[in-house]
Amino acid sequence: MEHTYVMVKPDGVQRGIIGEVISRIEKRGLKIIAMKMHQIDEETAREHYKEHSDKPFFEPLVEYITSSPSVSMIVEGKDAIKILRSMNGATNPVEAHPGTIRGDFAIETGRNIVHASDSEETAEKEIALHFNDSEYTRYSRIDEVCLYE
Ligand code: IDP
Ligand code: MG
Repeated sequence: MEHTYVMVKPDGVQRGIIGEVISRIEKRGLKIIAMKMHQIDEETAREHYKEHSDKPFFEPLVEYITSSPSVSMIVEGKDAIKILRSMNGATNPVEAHPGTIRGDFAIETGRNIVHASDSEETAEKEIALHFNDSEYTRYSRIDEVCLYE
């Protein structure tokens, strides 16, 4: 099964949207196998967003993501990476469709509530960056027999 890294960013935590994000993931049928609240430190933030290090929004982005606690998750399921990206919606919430997390709860790109890995390679890197091996679980969910053919 595929794994992806998902984060409720500081604005999502501050605005009380953690439960909404978790609830959508659970109801979709995806399985949360690790979850924690933690304040991302500067070094980790720079590593997480290093592909954007030459962009004008990089420094404000590091400041935003380290500004208060985030909630990090590892989510498991068939096609979990693509599904989480589509549940989050477009990076710019103005472009994000209603029904997506960003399309329902956000206004600006720089405060877009959630993160999800964009590829298998990124997911592997982001999971290793934010979690130790001992922090995740393996279990079956009872509804898996109904979710998968
Ligand atoms: P993604 O989060 O949908 O993968 P990326 O293009 O990888 O989008 O950008 C990473 C994050 O950087 C975005 O989620 C957003 O928080 C921030 N960001 C991207 N572009 C801008 C911008 O033009 N202004 C402010 N923040 C931005
Ligand atoms: Mg990205």
